[in-house]
Amino acid sequence: MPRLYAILDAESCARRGVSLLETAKAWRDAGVTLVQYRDKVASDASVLENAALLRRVFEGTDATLILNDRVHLFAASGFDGVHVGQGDDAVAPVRAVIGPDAVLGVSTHNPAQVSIADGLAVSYVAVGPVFATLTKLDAEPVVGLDGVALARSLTRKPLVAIGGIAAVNASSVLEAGADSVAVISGLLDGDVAAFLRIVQE
Ligand code: 3NM
Repeated sequence: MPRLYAILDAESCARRGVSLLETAKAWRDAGVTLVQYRDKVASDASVLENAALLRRVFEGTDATLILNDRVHLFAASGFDGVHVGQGDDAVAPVRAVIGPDAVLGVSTHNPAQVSIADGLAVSYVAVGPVFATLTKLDAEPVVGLDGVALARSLTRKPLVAIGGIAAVNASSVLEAGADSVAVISGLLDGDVAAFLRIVQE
């Protein structure tokens, strides 16, 4: 699993006045190979429109494209997988909809949830927020690096850490046991190529 899991969050782009597609192109050019498109507010039609454009941006690369929620749009999106939260559709029905080969990730926020996710048909387990974040207003309490280490001890599935991760703390998160760091603000506000170099060291 790539060490950098870049989350292209429509709201975060809009807040900064940057274009979703231009951001995607910059990430592609920098060598990002795992991207989640997250849009909590747009209509299904516009999510599908953006999904098609994003597919085109990453065409010819070996990037994996993951759709946040919107499981019902998975087939039409042409993406490689979906990511669901604890509050979204339960995992088993999602797996049934997307099929056995699609990537499926689930968010967890405490050890009990990690243990449950470990027994489910998910491709990876996300844990967070590791650090405080302003991006997700209804975020759960921070789990810290200890929470990442504990999650690591509870699952052998690929572990994705999320929440408040930036170039300055990404290495510590990987050292705590995460396979990958999922990042929104840290990429929009920082240098993507530098971030990639840090996590690939
Ligand atoms: N999920 P940033 S934290 C989308 O804890 C999301 O599951 C979280 O944004 C979780 O990298 C989060 O800007 C926000 O902190 C991540």
